Amino acid sequence: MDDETYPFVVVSNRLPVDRVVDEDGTEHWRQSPGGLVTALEPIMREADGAWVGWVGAPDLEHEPFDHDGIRIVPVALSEDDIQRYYEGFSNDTLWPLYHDVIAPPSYHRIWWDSYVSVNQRFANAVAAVTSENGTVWVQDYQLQLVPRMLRQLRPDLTIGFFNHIPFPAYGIFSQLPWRTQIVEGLLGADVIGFQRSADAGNFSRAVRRLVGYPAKSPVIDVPARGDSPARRVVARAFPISIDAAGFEELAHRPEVEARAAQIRHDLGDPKRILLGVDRLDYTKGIGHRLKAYHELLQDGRVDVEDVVLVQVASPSRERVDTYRQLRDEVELTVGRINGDFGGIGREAVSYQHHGFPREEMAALYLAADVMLVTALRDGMNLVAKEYVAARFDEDGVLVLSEFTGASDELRQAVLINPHDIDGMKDAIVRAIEMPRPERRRRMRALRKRVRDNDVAHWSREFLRTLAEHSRGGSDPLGELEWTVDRAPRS
Ligand code: GDG
Repeated sequence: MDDETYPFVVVSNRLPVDRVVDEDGTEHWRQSPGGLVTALEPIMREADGAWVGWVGAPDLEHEPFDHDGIRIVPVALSEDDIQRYYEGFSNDTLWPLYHDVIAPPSYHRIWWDSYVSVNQRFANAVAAVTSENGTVWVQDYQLQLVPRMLRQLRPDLTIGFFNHIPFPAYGIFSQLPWRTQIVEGLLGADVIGFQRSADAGNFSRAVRRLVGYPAKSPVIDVPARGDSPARRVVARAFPISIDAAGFEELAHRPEVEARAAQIRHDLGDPKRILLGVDRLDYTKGIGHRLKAYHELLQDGRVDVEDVVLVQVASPSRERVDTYRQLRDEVELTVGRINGDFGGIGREAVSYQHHGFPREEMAALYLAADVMLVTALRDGMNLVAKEYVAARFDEDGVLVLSEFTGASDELRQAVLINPHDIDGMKDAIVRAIEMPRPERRRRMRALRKRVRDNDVAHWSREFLRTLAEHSRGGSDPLGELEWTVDRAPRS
């Protein structure tokens, strides 16, 4: 057990480190790639922070330890927990429900029971390691009950919550048999952050309908109940972003630029490279994108002599049925397109079902003339922002679905409705043919937006709002804010 306590604690389903065991059995930890860790790392280090989360493997009990100046506090999950709380309730109930039921959500009481007990375990772990009057930031939909559970255990704490995925309209959310418990769970936080204003609005409406509290954007008034005093909760948008400077620096490296040129050469020096980069997830609209591209080839508006589509589909949630089916569908379609239109040594779709190092991702972004982000529903979509950050040459065209959070900010992209296949086909052709001055004008505006609103800006805004609305006591955020402002860019 850890007797130490920490004034700033982040809790997420997964820890920001991966456990690596060498051939000789020695264990070490590697920081997992991702904007959240990059954004919070400097704050965590300077504010003496701790991160509570699951290690990523079943039944692994592990003592807390220090990694790169951050206290890591592992929470153990059994195989049953993983199947019910994580793959079940999180990924097969909440994920499809919150993404507008693109796939049908499954409702199982046994999954819900596990969600409650695992959320309680996370809340207990956080309560044990957070200092008196400390600040806790809870991340994402797997832990929506933690804010309330934590407040019951530790009324002294300031609690923030950020939802990385959309929050659906009430007509959809109301399907959830445990909708009231989820809303009450979230209302345990002082500040509830969403990706878009529309998500925050949907949440406020759910509050009005389900528990009847006065909710006038962005403030929700939670009345006194039992021992708990009346509280004011803020629910509003804080659009997440990326480490824009870090991505640009990566893309600028000579070896990355050289790799981009090599990729183009290896693809047969096509006139235009189209690129899709997604976790293999049904929310990403990969099937719609392939359909549009297939039809463009069939119509003769695009020729494989000139154009190639590179589709990176990184493996995801492979133990969940819907994801297995999706993989089969996507691979069948890719096979059809290549069978119909590929030639010896020339593919119409270069399909990659594996993860890539960040350097290779940056090289792909640099090589791609057109980036296709065609999600049917997406909280933000960081790939769109990474593409923009990588294009220091102010070239390249971003085709972006209106159903991503990113489309609220990236208005200079070629915006599409991915359900409108004809519209998407026209947009792809327009992107392929767009003249250089227009590409430059649009990319400049997009880059300014992403640079000015990077992930450090996101965490700073969130933590500042949390500090403003904290309920008295000592305020570690005063110091945190200062820390974030002068955080070095990595
Ligand atoms: C959720 C929400 C929201 C992908 N393949 C590889 C790789 N990636 C990286 C990308 C990007 C990240 O994974 C994916 O982020 P997205 O935002 O696109 O999507 P989700 O995974 O669904 O994330 C989403 C996000 O949370 C943050 O709040 O934007 O809406 O669904 O960074 O680059 N990275 C590497 N190799 C790969 O093969 N290195």
